[in-house]
Amino acid sequence: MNNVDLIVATLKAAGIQRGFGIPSGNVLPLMEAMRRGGVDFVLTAHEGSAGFAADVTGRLTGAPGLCIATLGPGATNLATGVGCAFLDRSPMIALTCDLNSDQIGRRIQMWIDHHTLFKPITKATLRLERGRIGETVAQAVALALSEPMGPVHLDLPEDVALAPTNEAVPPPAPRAKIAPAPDGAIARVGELIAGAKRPIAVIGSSAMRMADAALLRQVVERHSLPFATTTMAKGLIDEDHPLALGVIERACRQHQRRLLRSADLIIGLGYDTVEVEYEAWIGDVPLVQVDIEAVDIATSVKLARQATGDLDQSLARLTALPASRNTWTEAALAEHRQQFQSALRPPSPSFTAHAAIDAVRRALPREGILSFDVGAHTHQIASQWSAHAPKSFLITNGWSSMGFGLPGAIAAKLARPDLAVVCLIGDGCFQMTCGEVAVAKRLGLTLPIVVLDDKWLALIKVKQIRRQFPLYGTALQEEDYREPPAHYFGVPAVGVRSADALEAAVRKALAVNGPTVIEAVVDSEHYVDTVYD
Ligand SMILES: Cc1ncc(C[n+]2csc(CCOP(=O)(O)OP(=O)(O)O)c2C)c(N)n1
Ligand SMILES: [Mg+2]
Repeated sequence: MNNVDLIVATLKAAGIQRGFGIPSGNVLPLMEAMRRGGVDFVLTAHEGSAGFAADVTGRLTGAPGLCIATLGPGATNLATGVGCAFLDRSPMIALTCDLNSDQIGRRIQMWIDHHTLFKPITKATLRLERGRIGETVAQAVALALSEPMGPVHLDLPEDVALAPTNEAVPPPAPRAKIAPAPDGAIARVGELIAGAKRPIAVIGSSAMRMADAALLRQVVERHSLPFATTTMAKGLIDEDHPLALGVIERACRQHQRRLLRSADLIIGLGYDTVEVEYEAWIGDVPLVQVDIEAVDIATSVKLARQATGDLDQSLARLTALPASRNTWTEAALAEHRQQFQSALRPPSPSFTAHAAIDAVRRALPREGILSFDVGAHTHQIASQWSAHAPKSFLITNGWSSMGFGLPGAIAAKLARPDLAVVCLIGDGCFQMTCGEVAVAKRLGLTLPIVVLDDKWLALIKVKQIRRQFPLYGTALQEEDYREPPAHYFGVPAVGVRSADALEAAVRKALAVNGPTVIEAVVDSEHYVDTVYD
């Protein structure tokens, strides 16, 4: 056995089944060890996509996602996906294959210092050294999986990769545990909830990583708490729940802000401010924060109490308290939901972006997975979409990088072949990542790739309009759209111009082998009213 075999065996023992990346010569020993050792190497079109795919794999499988790149430009490309796992807190191992040890630090083609590159976007950046390989990889896995989860970078010099070893495959290293929140803090949070007349819970992205997401529903039901969520936390409780209020700080956010500011207590449950700071929306309402870390707030926020510790344990203890009541009525919540949802869909004679999003929702089975991207469509999707299951609504919001949607969908379909997966992205994001269409084709994935063709970087266009800048540098396409090409890289492409045609095209694409590109020619003028209202 040589060191690459040991690395692969250690990663496999941690539950890692595949790694995404792009090779160069010095990645070949690792790739060959993956082939021999039964960890799939998935070739992507761009290393950034490999990072996003690994991030989503980490979210969905419970083992860290693995991504692999060569030195220098491979590493810098990869960094965009690694940053995603850092701010969105997904467990990840990012592996760069480097020059021989005696060349590192010299002025040699492609070489830069990977540790300096990855330091600000990882939990640790470690060099793999002879004699300490198994232990280093096992520690990296444990660190990636310790809360707050995140990426760990490993650098592998080529001579180390090829060197023989007699190290044994190590047992998994223990993960660091978060201590339970103090009893006094939980008791006080319970009192504040019991004393509130109009409390609202807001669930955030730390809750995505709970061992038992059902505790969220139990706690809100126990204390009759209407609940909203951040973008990433959608689906942790089925949004059909009578206490559901929908998402905050996305399209028609003023509608949600008015309700939130009419509360007399906000209870953040796993609310990570990386998605949106409290001060953006909370106004004067007192805050109770239940999370794994101390809250990050501006001085304007009235913090009544925080309970910092293991989130599963905090919610289990809050659920065990006597039930509390408040003055909300189901009818009032239902009316709010209805008004919010209708404000998101301004009537129009044309085929609107909001109608396209509804059509995709109708075509995707309830428990199916949506992977989408970053733009005005993100805001619209987040507010409009109803998510019914945890891990069914895949987006980056902490990192908010364009380019997440398509590699995210590919990784989701690989991790959950049993579920229908749809990719729904803007035309700007498609232009950034369309090479990944070839990857979906090579893998034979059943995957409708719906592109919202609105001819603009619409989110930035809306911001230009709001700030009274002339429209400049934000148009993606000058001439009117005709028909899509017959195919992209051999993947059939169809153009649709109505909600019915889109729904039918998605249903059809979910029933065939292999991906389909569906270009929905939409009018997104309504974003000016619905997004950043
Ligand atoms: C890597 C990266 N570059 C730039 C941005 C800024 N940005 C956010 S949304 C957006 C436009 C996306 O365009 P498109 O995919 O067409 O979506 P739309 O806004 O039209 O819905 C841009 C440029 C970003 N978030 N990430
Ligand atoms: Mg667009």
